[in-house]
Amino acid sequence: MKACFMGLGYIGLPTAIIAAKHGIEILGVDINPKVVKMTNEGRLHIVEPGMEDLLREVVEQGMLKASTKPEVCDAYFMVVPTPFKGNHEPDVSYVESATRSVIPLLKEGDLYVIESTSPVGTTEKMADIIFAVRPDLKGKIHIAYCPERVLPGNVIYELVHNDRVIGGLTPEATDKAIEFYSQFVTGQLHKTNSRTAEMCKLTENSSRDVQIAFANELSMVCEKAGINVWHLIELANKHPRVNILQPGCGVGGHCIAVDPYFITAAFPREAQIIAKARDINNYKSEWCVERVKSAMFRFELDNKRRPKVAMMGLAFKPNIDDLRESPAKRIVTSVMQSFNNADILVVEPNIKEHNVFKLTNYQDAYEQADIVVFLTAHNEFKTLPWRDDKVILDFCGIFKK
Ligand code: SAJ
Repeated sequence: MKACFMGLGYIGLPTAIIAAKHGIEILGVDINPKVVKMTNEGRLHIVEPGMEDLLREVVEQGMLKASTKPEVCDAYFMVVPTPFKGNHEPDVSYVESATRSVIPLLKEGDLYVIESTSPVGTTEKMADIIFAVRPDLKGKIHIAYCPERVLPGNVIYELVHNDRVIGGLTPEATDKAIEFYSQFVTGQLHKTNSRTAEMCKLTENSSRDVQIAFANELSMVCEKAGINVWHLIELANKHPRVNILQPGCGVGGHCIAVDPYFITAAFPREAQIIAKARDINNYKSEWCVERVKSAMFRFELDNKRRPKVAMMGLAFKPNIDDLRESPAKRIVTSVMQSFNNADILVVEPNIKEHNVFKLTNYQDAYEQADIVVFLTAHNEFKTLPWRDDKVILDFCGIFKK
């Protein structure tokens, strides 16, 4: 069989590569000609350990080809972004345009799957679009939703070993999709309908967002109460049924800080905790900015000179180079805008250079700064010794021990 992956990004490309590695002939489609060119040359345009070797292998074997246009295949996978618009309404226009571009190619017996994180009802909506253009295909193609769950950095393992939830518009469509994924997934493939599968993806990320919001709320309460939140959480987690996550400077990335809005936009009255968790996690970043600013004012009052400030971390989570939707980056930007003459050293050990921030080595910055603000818990920072002669704002638990 031949399968077409619409979208060669952080999820589409790795899935296409792993499927090709398992003997499925793949056409990878992306609107970006640079991505297509690099993929055909066996060069990976994303950062993912071990993935480039696999890409080169499947390209050399002729199992994976990339193109800017889809061609006739037996199965089509929509793996394109679903961002939100200004008012937090989900934007499914990429899914729709990818879908429209494969409609003329569809034939009896084909499989059409959406993997993109999508609001509830999207699979049905796309089916309506397909059948409006091609009424001849009604009851003749198989349509399903199957979200991904992989964690960037561990994709090769998780794509194969994670369980997946698969929801077809009909039981036959579910079976057909399961047949496809079972060629390369060894985790269990759980059957459901499309609406439940769509909601399941949103639920997983919202659940994590709510749990992080709880930790972030505790951190702000503890700050006022004079309690070390890291120690508190460690102790509370000794209870056999309590498992609190870690506070930080906010929630970033393209998934957890986005997906809950797909529920709140559609169910504003019902989804109260989910909406509140988003607010708390967003507020946590503003709270951090305020704490930095007041530490800077206090330093100037006490020392009659301006402080040198080190902002430690730009990535959205530890030990990666990904700055997408990063609260750390937002905090650094906000502090720099508030004090445009301030002496601020920006540190991000996982990237060499940045077009906006001039980066400083983490050890030099730590040495030079009067105020040190830890935003991302990178391993490098954990090697630094505590210094009583500095004002340290530890928002991510570098010194929790
Ligand atoms: N964070 C905290 N405290 C924690 C854990 C995380 O503040 O205790 C913050 C991180 O610093 C980061 C954000 O949350 O800013 C998100 O990081 P993450 O590691 O929790 O998740 P992502 O966005 O890298 O990946 C998530 C995963 N979903 C779940 O764990 C439920 C992944 O499995 C999904 O595939 C991915 O979203 C996705 O694509 O949806």
